Amino acid sequence: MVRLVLVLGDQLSPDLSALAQADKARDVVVMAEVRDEATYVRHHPKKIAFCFAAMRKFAARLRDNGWDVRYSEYDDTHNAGSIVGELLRRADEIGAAEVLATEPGEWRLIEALNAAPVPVTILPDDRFIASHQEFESWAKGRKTLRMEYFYRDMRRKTGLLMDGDKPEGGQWNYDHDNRKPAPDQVDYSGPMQFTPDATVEAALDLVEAEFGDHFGHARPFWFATDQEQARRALTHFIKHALPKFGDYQDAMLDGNRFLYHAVISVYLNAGLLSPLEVCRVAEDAYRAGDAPLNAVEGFIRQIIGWREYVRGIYFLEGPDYPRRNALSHQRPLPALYWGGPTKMRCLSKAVEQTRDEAYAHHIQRLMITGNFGLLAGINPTALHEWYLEVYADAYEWVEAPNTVGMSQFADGGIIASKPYVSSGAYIDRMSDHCRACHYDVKTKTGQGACPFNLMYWAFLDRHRDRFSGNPRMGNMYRTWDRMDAGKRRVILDEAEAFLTALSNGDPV
Ligand code: FAD
Ligand code: DLZ
Ligand code: SF4
Repeated sequence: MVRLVLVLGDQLSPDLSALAQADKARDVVVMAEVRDEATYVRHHPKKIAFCFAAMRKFAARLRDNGWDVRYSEYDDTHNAGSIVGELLRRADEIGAAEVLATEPGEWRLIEALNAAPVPVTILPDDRFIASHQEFESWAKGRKTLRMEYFYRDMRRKTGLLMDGDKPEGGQWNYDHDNRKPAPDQVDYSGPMQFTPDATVEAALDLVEAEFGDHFGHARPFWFATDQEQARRALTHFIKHALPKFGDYQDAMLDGNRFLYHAVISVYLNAGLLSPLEVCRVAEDAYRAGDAPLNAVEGFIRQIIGWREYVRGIYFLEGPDYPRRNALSHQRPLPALYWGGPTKMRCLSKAVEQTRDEAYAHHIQRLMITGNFGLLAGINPTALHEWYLEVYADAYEWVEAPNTVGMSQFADGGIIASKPYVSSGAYIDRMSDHCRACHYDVKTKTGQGACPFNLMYWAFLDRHRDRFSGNPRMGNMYRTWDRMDAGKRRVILDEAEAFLTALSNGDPV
């Protein structure tokens, strides 16, 4: 009996488990651009355009390789509008009674497939290094699930940067050599950019017509949209940026959106690159003497450490994880996240580039938009939806643990051992934003005081019961407690006034 083989928009890998298990001579591949996937959140137009263009190219590649592919374009008249609807329509059309699928990266879609009125066999997504079972057994019985220990297991498992059974160079982690402040000069011109071909142009036209009211613009568009282009983008990064990746991983510059970052998450998460191939070429660069160990170890850790770890947490914790709110934060998302005017230079630059590129690097997401959200007590579900919408690399399995867990502490500390909050001093140290800001980062209270300075202390004060006993936060509470009572009162009052203005929609 013929089976349908479902390939989703983020499953564009030739060795996908559903394809590997299927019979090319008999089974039929189903791919569909559908309203439900394109609108369950209002994705950035660049994300939808990337997804549709890459899906179309992948379908053509499968056909070239002899597969029978039934592909539905978004505006096909018979398009059922949902993945399950399209599976049922194709099952009817072909006379199939069974579906083979690779596990989707969001609970929402897993649940829809499990509830479909046609039997769906869901196979593990083996494009990751750790299976669900491996992560569960690693997590079982541990008091805390810190990434670092999981990462060491992934190093041993993959053999990446190993010297026998010891870590290369004698240490597992070289972060103390990283995290330098922003450099004066950047000798890298950024990620490789691709001129849209006819397939991409068609996807861009469609997205502009259908999703022109979403935040951001489809054009200009330069992402890679197939495996060959993604590999060229990777090679470009390895050659020109990897050597300095570690040093400036946490830096931010007003006039440079990418610094030495790889900008490959969009390709990795859609399946155009595999995590192991990426790590192997990075390791090769180290072994050939082309990139230092601190850079290569830091880069590999992001991929076989953080990326695998957050996926493990998402599936371990279950479907309610994205809605957790351990700190009971309820403030609605302010308009400045959608480009509303703000005098805070760091925020306006992070949001501006998010709108323009559907990309921001990790420290912009964590220490600018994330830090502000946490300090201001913004509802973490609203932030979760924002991050899912605005970034081209966002799928719930990776976005939710980063937002809800790492950035907002809304999981109560499963991922982060302390909240990622900072005053303006950190932003000033790691960037040059403050020089061009309306506010003064050195001013703690009164006219022109940096809002991060005010909100930082107000956050600690508000959550004293939860955090004052945290050994990693003791110093901060001691500093706060040593401050003159009158000064503390002024800070709390000014923070309150700032947050009220923010909620009222006043320009802040
Ligand atoms: P680089 O800095 O060059 O790093 C190389 C690769 O490491 C990335 O491509 C990515 O695959 C991986 N990586 C690095 N950090 C992480 C991390 N914390 N979690 C998972 N993988 C990581 N990443 C996403 O892929 N999708 C998301 O939706 C997403 N949402 C985030 C939301 C918040 C609030 C935060 C703080 C982080 C989020 N991240 C997300 C993680 C990280 O910011 C991006 O992976 C990174 O910025 C992608 O850019 P890059 O390819 O230039 O990464
Ligand atoms: C992100 C996305 C978008 C915008 N559109 C589609 C689509 O039309 N068809 C499809 O198969 N996949 C799409 N995707 C990716 C899915 O949303 C993704 O597979 C799930 O969220 C699971 O990770
Ligand atoms: Fe951001 Fe404060 Fe610096 Fe302005 S002064 S850029 S608000 S940290």
